[in-house]
Amino acid sequence: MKATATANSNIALIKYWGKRNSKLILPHNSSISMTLDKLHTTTTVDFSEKYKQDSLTIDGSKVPVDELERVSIQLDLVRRAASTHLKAKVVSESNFPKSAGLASSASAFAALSLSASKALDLHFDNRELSILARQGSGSASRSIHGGFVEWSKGTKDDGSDSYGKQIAPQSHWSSLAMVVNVVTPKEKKIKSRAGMSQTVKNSPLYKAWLETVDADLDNARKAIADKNFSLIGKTAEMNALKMHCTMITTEPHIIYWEPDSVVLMKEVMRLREDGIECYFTMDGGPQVKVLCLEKDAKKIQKRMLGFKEVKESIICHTGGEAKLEKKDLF
Ligand code: 2P0
Repeated sequence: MKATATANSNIALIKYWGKRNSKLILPHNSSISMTLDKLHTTTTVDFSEKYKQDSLTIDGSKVPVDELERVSIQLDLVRRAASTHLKAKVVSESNFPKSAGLASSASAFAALSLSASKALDLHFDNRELSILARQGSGSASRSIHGGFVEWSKGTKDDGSDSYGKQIAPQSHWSSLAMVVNVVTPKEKKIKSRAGMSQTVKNSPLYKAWLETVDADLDNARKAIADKNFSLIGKTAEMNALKMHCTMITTEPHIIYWEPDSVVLMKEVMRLREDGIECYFTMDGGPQVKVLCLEKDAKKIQKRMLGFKEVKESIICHTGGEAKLEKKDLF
């Protein structure tokens, strides 16, 4: 009753921002992401009678009760499906800073869903796994798959049609890269969950977000299918800016950008003026991710590392699906 799984993080090119059902995690809009090959989480889950309560260790530290509760609720879903009340020990390790806007909950809940269901011998297909992961964290529904993934918002109240589907495999666009620049590894103050809930409630721009996102999704699907770099880049950059505009215009304002983030966004615009085509995207944190062609990735990374603000820069490509590991973490 022990299993280990690894899942990659993903970065949305068309963002998920806002829930229509916060218990089941059903979004107001569909989203499209690229699974990354270099940022991942590995999780071992062991269910046993010897455990009196669930426990969770992340990157070597026991986590506080509020974070444990979210994981226990996720384990409850798996326990219910397997008709067991056994408690679990969970140990998780990521190779990147958590809660800093690098989609750590995506890889974490995808890895947890796969390892926990395997530990209890449940044979979920990718659709069922994605639905399970979604209930832990929305973006995790996309990290079950590799390559390019669309999480359909669905229309059903029970969420059975709201899950991630691969729209292009990992090998589809090998000349595409994403340079992930970390300006601060610190955990963010406002979690995405609270940020998006506040935005839905009181941003005057949220309606405009929903009115324009379907056109962005159409363009992104077409751009990925045709490997049209200019179209995916322009669409993703504009979509990220629109999402940030919705949160900046809530009360109190949610501004995830640090001054350093703005410096880097402007540098991306300057790179374009210099003839190096690249585009930025940003999530619920200060990090700036640069979408580019492989041939330019090293040049762009060098320019980014030239800023003292950039603590770390990682060149990523499309990654693979969540998978089981032979070796356990404990
Ligand atoms: C995304 N983000 O599509 C968007 C863009 C951040 C900005 O999904 O409440 O941790 O657990 O469903 O998935 C981050 O939010 O939120 C996120 P919950 P999640 O990647």
